[in-house]
Amino acid sequence: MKFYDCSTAPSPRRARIFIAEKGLEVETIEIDLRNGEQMAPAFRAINANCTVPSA
Ligand SMILES: N[C@@H](CCC(=O)N[C@@H](CS)C(=O)NCC(=O)O)C(=O)O
Repeated sequence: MKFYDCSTAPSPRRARIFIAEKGLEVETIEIDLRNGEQMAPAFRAINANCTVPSA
């Protein structure tokens, strides 16, 4: 599983807390919301809602 995160955003923080509490190791990919990376076709293919967290 890949976890699509943005370290400054509140919604993916919930997922980060869950992952940490469970002691899981998950490949994390940082999405640059500030520069609109969530709107790029590559990320749209992962989540058509263009939001993080995604997996
Ligand atoms: N319902 C979603 C909402 C996620 C959401 O809105 N995430 C924000 C970051 S906190 C986002 O990706 N925004 C993208 C944007 O503003 O274009 C959830 O709670 O997981």
